[in-house]
Amino acid sequence: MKIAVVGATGLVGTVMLKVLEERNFPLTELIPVASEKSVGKEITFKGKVFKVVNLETAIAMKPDVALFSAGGSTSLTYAPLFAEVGTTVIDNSSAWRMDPSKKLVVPEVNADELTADDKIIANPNCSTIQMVVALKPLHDLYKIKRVVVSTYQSVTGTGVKAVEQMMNERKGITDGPMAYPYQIDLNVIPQIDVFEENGYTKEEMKMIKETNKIMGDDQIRVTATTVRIPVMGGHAESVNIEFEKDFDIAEVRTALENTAGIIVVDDIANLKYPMPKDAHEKDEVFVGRIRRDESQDNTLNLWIVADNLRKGAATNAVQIAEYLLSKGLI
Ligand code: A2P
Ligand code: 11C
Repeated sequence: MKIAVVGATGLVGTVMLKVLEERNFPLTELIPVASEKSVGKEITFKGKVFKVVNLETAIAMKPDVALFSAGGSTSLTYAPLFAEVGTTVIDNSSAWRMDPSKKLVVPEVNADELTADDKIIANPNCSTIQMVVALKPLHDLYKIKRVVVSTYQSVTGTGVKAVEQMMNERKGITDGPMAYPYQIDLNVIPQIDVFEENGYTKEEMKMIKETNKIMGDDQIRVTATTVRIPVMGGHAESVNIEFEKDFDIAEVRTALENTAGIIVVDDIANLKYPMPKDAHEKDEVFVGRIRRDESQDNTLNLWIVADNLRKGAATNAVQIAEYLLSKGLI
């Protein structure tokens, strides 16, 4: 199994390499790919040194799988070129997510949609992934009518520049490069990505549209407010879910506990609940503060936390590759 990692020098690409290594993905050859300026740079993987190549070289090497995290325009241009030589592309950008001919996959939710003909597979947005992992078992039991989500998102979702902005501000450096229009340290910014015509941000619209597509149900109503907070390690979400049927809170907890990929951390007597600092570098989605919304029938409140670079990006992509491999689809 020849695996290319496109964007291998980036924030998500680096985590992809780490996750492939940790999970002992059965690869025989690693092809790290980045822009021309990084060609020749050495990457150590499982104690062996690999040299970064450019996209054209990687296509000529005909990898079995290419994990892409090098931005939307690179994916739009190059994913089809890899697909043409027989490579299965798993793309972390937003380029292909809403294309009706492409699958948008969270393995715990809809991996069974995948076939050997899917040559470009989209990896969803981080904040959507962690939410749908928790929504799916509950939708199966009680049928979701509406979801109201507010997010508390880590600066790592923006990239290295944002981490540097926050750390500079923390050190009192105020004239460094800015990833956000405002100071992020000691602040909260109710804007993630650009605004659309309806007054929602692109991130909010991703959470709405991607949730419907992954869950395979356009009837689920979703509204979102996405917020950047001065935190690293993971995204947190307050999620209010209205069901068609009533639920039993103990059954909700059991269903979440029995779902692959979820760890329930919900012991308020001992002040236990999920937090980004604990989710950091973990592959699971952490769910806590499980409680009935007492203001409305059939409605539940959850607090959901996951490492946005892991389950929200790299881990989910690697899990898609693992699924394809386990089913003989690659
Ligand atoms: P490079 O490091 O050579 O610029 P991040 O999301 O952290 O900004 O990382 C983006 C990743 O995508 C990096 O590995 C970057 O490589 C890579 N990349 C960006 N543009 C291109 C491109 N046009 N061709 C190949 N790789 C690219
Ligand atoms: C953030 N969710 O936290 C974004 C980053 O569509 O994959 C990921 C953007 C995406 O800023």
